[in-house]
Amino acid sequence: MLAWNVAPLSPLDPDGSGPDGPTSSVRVFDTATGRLVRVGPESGTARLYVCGITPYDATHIGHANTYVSFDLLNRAWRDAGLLVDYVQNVTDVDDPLLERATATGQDWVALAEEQTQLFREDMTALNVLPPAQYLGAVESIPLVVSLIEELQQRGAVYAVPDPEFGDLYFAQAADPAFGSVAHLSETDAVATFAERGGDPERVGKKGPLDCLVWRQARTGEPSWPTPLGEGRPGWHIECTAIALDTLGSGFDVQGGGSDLAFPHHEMCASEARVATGEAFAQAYVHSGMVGFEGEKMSKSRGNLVFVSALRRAGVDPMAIRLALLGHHYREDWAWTEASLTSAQERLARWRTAVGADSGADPAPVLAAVRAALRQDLDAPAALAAVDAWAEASAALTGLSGAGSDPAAPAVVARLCDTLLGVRLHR
Ligand code: 5CA
Ligand code: ZN
Repeated sequence: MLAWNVAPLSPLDPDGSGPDGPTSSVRVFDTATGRLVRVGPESGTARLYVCGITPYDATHIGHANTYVSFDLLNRAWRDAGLLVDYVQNVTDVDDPLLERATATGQDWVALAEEQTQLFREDMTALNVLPPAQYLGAVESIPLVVSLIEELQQRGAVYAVPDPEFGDLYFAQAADPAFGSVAHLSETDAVATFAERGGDPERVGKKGPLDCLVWRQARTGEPSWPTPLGEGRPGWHIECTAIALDTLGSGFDVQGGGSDLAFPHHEMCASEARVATGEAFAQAYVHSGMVGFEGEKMSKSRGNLVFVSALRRAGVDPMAIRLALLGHHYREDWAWTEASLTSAQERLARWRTAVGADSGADPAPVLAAVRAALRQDLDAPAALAAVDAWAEASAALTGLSGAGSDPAAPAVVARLCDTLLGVRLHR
């Protein structure tokens, strides 16, 4: 399906480190190894898969935080001289979407299309670079079917012995390395699986953590005729199939919010390992959860703050972006009016500074922002460096311009746009 467009990046001056230089590498925290790891090749193309929305109740601030977090990675890689092959999915058929459509009496296809379009508009407003390939689950059904067939040939898929619906499941027992992403105990894994869309207690399954890969058609549910029977894909196999087809195994990063580490990314990794004999991703990277009014912001709790509602109320999307960047991507935090207000104030200070005739030397701020982003996408440290530059620039005005650089405002405006995605010129 179509992605969205944002203005192309204006590349910054190279930092002189060269493709193999130590400062050109980007490090992030990998959930699977529990360490900061270098991600991306030394040169060439980095491959990134970020799990996309299930299109209903989009785009809330929690979603936005996740996509802005991985946008920093995309930008840091590009700034380090790499190309980035970025793929994202849209879970445009799945239980929660269908349940919402049924509850509101809306056509599920119309709901998905309308919410995906809203997401595109929000991402454009937030200056999030688009994926090179944006793929829906429905259009990817042929890929899902071939991957399930591959897993069947390896004896890793079985039908539950249900007299009515012989749904297909992926057998966790086929993968001795299962658990290597989230490292949960069996008890925690079963409990978390049940909380996040899994069915550990379904009768006829061989193991509680076996996950659905193909759901046979039910009356009133959408389904597609395939060699596996009339039905629709399970959730995890959707991302496994799309990522393997578009990026191949061993791609650099699979990203998403921390609620996707288990079961979603665990299942994707496991299915891919069994199907290909190779690692799915090199690193699994997770952004923190955003809460509101004391709880995680979630569709089921209904405590949502929408990007589109803020935009409609006249909030500058760059202030929303700055409010998100005020938190390290791995932090769990709560959205407040106060965090938005301070982001608006910061945006105004930065705009004043880059609107001036001259400013403080931009070289240190460029180096500091680059270094902060390359070291685990430390946006708060990057914002602090821009704050310091704006303050130093303000202090210079009034001192008859001595020591002030007339080229500095444009350089800093460009670095804010290119590295942080914060557009200062309107
Ligand atoms: N379609 C699947 C992924 S394949 C899905 O999880 N969709 S979603 O719409 O529920 O979530 C989209 C992304 O937003 C996921 O990465 C999820 O981890 C993230 N997300 C959801 N709620 C929050 C929240 N409150 N804070 C931060 N990120 C969130
Ligand atoms: Zn996914």
